[in-house]
Amino acid sequence: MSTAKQQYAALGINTDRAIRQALGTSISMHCWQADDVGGFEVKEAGLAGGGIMATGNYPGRARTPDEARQDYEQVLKLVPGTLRLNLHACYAETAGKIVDRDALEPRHFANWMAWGKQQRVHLDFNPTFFAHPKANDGFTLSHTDRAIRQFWIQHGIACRYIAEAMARKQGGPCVVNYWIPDGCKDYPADRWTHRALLTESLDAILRKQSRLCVDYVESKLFGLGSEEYVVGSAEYYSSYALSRGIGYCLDMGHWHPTEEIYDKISAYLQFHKKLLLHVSRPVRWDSDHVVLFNDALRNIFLEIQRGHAWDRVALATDYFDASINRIAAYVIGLRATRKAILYALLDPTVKLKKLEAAGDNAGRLALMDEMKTMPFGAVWDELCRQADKPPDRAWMDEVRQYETRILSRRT
Ligand code: RNT
Ligand code: ZN
Repeated sequence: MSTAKQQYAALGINTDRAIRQALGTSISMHCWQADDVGGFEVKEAGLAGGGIMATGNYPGRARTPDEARQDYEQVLKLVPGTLRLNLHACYAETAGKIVDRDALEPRHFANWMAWGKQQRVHLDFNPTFFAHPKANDGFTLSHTDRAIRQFWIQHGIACRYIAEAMARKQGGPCVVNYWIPDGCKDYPADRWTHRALLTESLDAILRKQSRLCVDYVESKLFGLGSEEYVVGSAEYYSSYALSRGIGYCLDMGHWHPTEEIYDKISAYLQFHKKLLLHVSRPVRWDSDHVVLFNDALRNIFLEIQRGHAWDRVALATDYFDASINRIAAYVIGLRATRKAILYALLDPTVKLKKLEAAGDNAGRLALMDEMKTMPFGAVWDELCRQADKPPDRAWMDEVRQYETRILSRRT
């Protein structure tokens, strides 16, 4: 580590400071990898996914909230740095009773809040506008049927109320993210009405100002069953967020199949105050693969570092792979995210900008590429050591043991 430290220092980079900042940067871990986005509310059997789908049937899926929490605790042991838990409304615990989404209350999340307190993990929240009979037409907040719209508006309002309770309990704000599946498979004759209705519905949900909720709207280009038209597109939500003074959420998988989001960050942040990033790994379509330490991920954090924008972005993971050990899926993706944050914090930004200002574009290109073979692994190992978490190649055995002890019994 000491030579690694010196090598970075020679480029003007303080590894200790980078480690400290990387550990302190919050990543909101999605609750839904543990159970393939099923949720725990009591509902009718056989409901469709509503535009998203986890593929695979690897054994060990969490079947109850207690099992999920047990899994998250195992993940927390293996991932260094500050984590939050990003809950969906369909993870409500209603003691065996059917409580419809418009009637959810903070008490249905009391166990989650107690768990967060006990684990010192802050909670974020998402209304669930899918996997419900009233979402089966493919429209929710933008449905032309007023009663259906009203139901989902009520759900949104209920969720903000729950998020406020979470914020109070944890003594810090709760990020609330709105994603709706609304759209259609083929050319609609009327693209306009749904978008106008969505504006009305969102305005109704957000009418009450809240200092405890930090609201974001998440755009998408296409989804399962909404291949042609998505009401909440990038242009729509970016404009909506800007006009209403709320946040905009970019999911890495919600663009054209080869489009990446790193270049968008400096564009949006000229005008938006803040962004939420759904850290994911698209493979050909919005398939939500386990996040890896790849260029797409590193480039995002490099942009944030180079633009000094860490306090203007919130980070949350979003993927679901049901074909491999789900704990490993969490740990791989969360560690990769933390790694990419650290990698960006070790960027020789000052030096690169100097080379650029001097017109030395070849020098800039060379240094950017050579940073990839710096002794980054040693700094990462040191970060894990400081956080008292296993280094690379030392955590998978623990996951295998957990699989034998716990997951394999869940059949
Ligand atoms: C769906 C969005 C959304 C969901 C979660 C479960 O395409 O990415 O964020 O993945 O709300
Ligand atoms: Zn997302």
